[in-house]
Amino acid sequence: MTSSETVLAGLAGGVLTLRLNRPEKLNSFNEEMHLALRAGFQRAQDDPQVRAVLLTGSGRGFCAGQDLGDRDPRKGGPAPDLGRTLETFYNPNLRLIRSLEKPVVCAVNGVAAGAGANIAFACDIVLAAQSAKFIQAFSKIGLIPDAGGSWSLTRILGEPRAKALALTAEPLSAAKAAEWGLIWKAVEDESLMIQAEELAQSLAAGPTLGLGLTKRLIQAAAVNSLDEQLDMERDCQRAAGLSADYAEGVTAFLEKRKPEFQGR
Ligand code: LHQ
Repeated sequence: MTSSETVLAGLAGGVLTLRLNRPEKLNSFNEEMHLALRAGFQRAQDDPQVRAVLLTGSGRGFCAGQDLGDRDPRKGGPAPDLGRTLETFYNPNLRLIRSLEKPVVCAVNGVAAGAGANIAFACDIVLAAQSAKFIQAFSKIGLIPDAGGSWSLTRILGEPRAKALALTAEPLSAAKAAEWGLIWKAVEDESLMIQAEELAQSLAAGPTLGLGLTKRLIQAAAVNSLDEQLDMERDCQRAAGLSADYAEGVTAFLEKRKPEFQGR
């Protein structure tokens, strides 16, 4: 368990579920929630019992980005340094999600706005409830897409759609997000958590080392040349081939039974 109620953490069957838990504020981020989420992802990195992460939200929203009440300009005083906020709170979590060599499933249970949407897009497999919406809310309050959004939207969608979403802040339905390849699937609201948990459980029972290397490779492909990528595949396949799970996978195949992967 993390020490904060703002992110509920629970480990079962190798899946560490992290549930953003400020439902009355649509799970918008305050400092405590940032730190609790970081503790959760750090635990996922450090604890070999964790073999997949499932990120979701409590209540009717997934995450509405930054808690705007935290920095109420009506209270006066100097303007906040939002660059510092990003460096101190958002960016470490984004880096942890991307560098974690274990699958991160995100179940977007409701509206995902601002940094909340972009944290979802940083996860490895995103399922969203049909009723969920993704909103690049930043331009409504004079900000720029952060939490990796300017990077992920542009890479995934290309400039025309990334710019239109970011400049207009028009809500994007879960179905459209799936059609555009921003997320994996939009599913019936009632079955979201069932499907997300099944997926996370099956990934947690998988060959964790190989899955982690696969994540590393796919993320590196965006910046690598084909030659660099082929070299990296060679090195990663060498490492995967030395794993106990590779031996188990082949043995199970030859013995016509289900493999029992240990995650190493
Ligand atoms: C909220 C919030 C919220 C506080 C709903 N804060 N209370 C920013 C600055 C600093 C550093 C760097 O990074 C960032 C990154 C960002 O994320 S900027 C973008 C911040 N997020 C937004 O601008 C989204 C603001 N929220 C909304 O536009 C709407 O709430 C959405 C479209 C998400 C949902 O609309 P509704 O379904 O109509 O719900 P609601 O607006 O009625 O919200 C429910 C409650 O949640 C309400 O409180 P209340 O006491 O009236 O029931 C809202 O005030 C509260 N809430 N988002 N970000």
